[in-house]
Amino acid sequence: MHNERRRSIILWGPPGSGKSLYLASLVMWLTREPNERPFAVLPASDATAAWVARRSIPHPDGVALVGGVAPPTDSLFRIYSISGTPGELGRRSALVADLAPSEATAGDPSPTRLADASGVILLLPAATMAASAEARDACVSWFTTTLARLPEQAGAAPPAVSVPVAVCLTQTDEVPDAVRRDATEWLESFGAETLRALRAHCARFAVFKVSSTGRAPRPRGGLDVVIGTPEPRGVLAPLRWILANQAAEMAA
Ligand SMILES: Nc1nc2c(ncn2[C@@H]2O[C@H](COP(=O)(O)OP(=O)(O)OP(=O)(O)O)[C@@H](O)[C@H]2O)c(=O)[nH]1
Ligand SMILES: [Mg+2]
Repeated sequence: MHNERRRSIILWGPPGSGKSLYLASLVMWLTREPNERPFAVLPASDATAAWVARRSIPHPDGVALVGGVAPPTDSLFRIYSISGTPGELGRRSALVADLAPSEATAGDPSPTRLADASGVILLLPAATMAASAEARDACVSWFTTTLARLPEQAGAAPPAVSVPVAVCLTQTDEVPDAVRRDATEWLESFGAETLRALRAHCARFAVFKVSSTGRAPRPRGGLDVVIGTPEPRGVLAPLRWILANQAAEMAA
């Protein structure tokens, strides 16, 4: 019965955190990861599909990134789990969750949508935050404000936000030693209040390192170009983690 109730994962982050490119990577550039259950992420409407397709254009050296256009309002993506053998009804894919980008500022989207969510993905742009103290302060303040306003479970002792929160450091391809870094320590390096706010509010959280492109784009004739084929890194891990939490909750 519970399986009938598909739930939404909310994708959220401050301006320029990499929301658009993260969605493009899931839809356009995902490749099969060895030993992991494959997922497919598809736009739920023609308008959303057209928006994703316009985020990148072919370039002689690879793929040019096109930014600056917000997804259509109420745009939605669907996450399918793919299995090697046909399941019930002879299907090889099963719809497991919706993914809804939020363009809302810190504090909103509508509490009902959040209260119903099976998880929240919060993006923070690691390279942008490392390059500018002003950007870092703006992102950290966005982050702590947003965490403080997530809906709390009534009557629960702190940390009272029960929805799983996956914090993703994006643009990690810009940092040479990213693979060796611990994600949580990296987040904390932007300010101790980041971890303090997570621990104070969120009963379930995890920190991830992601790269939507796999390699840092290079400037080519006024465009940002990913040389060759983009190879996203770590973009499914936060979704897998939220879906595992969702499955555990359904089994309980
Ligand atoms: N190197 C690198 N750059 C990235 C990555 N993800 C995003 N960026 C860059 O970061 C900037 C912001 O990315 P967007 O995807 O437009 O971010 P957004 O959150 O949708 O931004 P707004 O819609 O303006 O709020 C762009 O210049 C991207 O090219 C990544 O994984 N690696
Ligand atoms: Mg965007």
